[in-house]
Amino acid sequence: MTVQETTSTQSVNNAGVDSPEALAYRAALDVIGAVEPAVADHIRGELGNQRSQLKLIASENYASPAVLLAMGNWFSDKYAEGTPGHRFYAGCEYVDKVERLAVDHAKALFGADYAYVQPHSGIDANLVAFWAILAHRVEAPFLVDHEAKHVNDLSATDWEELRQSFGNQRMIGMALNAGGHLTHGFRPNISGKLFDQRSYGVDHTTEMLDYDQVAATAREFKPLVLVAGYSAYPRKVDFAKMREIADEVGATLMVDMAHFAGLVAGGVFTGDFDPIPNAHIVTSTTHKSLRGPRGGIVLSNEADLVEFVDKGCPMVLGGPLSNVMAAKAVAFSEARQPEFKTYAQQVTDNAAALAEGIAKRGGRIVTGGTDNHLVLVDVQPFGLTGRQAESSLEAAGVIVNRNSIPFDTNGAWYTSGIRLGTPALTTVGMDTSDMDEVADIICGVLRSTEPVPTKAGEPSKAHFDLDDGVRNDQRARAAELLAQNPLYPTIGQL
Ligand code: DSN
Repeated sequence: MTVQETTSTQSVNNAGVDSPEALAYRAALDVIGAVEPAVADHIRGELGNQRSQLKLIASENYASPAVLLAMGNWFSDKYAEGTPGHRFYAGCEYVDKVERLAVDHAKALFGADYAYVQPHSGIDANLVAFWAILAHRVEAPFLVDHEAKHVNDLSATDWEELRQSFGNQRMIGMALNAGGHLTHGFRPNISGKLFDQRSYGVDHTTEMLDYDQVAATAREFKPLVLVAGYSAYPRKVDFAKMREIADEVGATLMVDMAHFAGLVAGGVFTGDFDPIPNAHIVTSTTHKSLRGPRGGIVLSNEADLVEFVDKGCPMVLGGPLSNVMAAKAVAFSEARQPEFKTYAQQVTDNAAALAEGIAKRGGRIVTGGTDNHLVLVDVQPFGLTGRQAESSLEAAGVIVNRNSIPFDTNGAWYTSGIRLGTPALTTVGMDTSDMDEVADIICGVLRSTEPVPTKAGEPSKAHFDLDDGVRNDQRARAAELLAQNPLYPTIGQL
């Protein structure tokens, strides 16, 4: 056992032994362990790992015991294709209740007229939205033109014409190395095979989103869909401006707010920066800054789009996961509490403190700072690739992911950057002074990491050497921070 594990173990050992969640998890692991002990062991192992590492993955968080427990029950056994009150299966009384509850919480939380809580993930939510837009803007007018009510009423020739026209539609989205996401029309993802896509990016000097380029690309390319949103852009986006551009060219504005949904829910992003009143349709995951279960959601205020969103299952989704919808209802209810606003503000304050702490220790922060929950660090000043930095930090108990930076010359596998996010560490209670300590740990590791050549003497973008003493010192400091801010303290040892 490492120093870090010992310390964080001790910190949770004395707490919460008889809390309801401690009793619930101990009983659950007994039940699971009686059937397959290895699974119970791996569940304990995962908790141990998460308690012994500084988690800075920008897309992860720690859901509450109530959210986690809502997923582990017999709702999992029920099929419920369709929508509440309109299912393809009998016996959905309580699934209907729990889905309606999640929908009502989501609508109130985000101030949206409509919410669809069935998507299993972010990619699913985006697929539902893409198909809703295609159905609304391509399929529905085609059916009217051909005096058909349903696609099954079309002749084989007409159906073939409609089918081809789905594939002829255009989309623009943020370039991957500017912080965009694969599901926004890139070739390795189904969205890139479905749509003819062009990207917009960031300014070479400021590394900020270039709205003039968005407008110019939109005017020239005339997309059906303008996608806004990101997974690695550290600044807020002016969605009112994006909507102006979309309206000018007749595009549907879709915002993927998966990364920053918690900041929207918590009131950090308002007005022009709130996607809900500005976009035609908004998608999200529910597990990142929003701190719910792993899953997706679609929101909209457009009455003529939502009837197609409701057809997401079985259009692109398998049967809804009722247990996860139950957990979404719990998480949305939590996010409606005043404490969540404090949490969301602290997430952004912590990100700003982390960026400042790294910058003052010699790191280069992409865009020079952050407005949201994430910090993108160019690790080239440390003489490293993103891959080397990620691995070296992991050895010291700091979990981050390597990430391309704008105009990256190291490709998407090795990269020149690391992406850091503060939602998880904020959940365990860390504040801006802790972020300065985290910045010192990170820079201490990166300064002491040396690239080393391969065995054949070739330069390597992956191999590195980290001094053992530095690694152990930084691990001990990370462990101390975790001991002061333990994860799931009321669950105790399992
Ligand atoms: N995996 C999520 C992220 O890290 O941003 C979304 O792709």
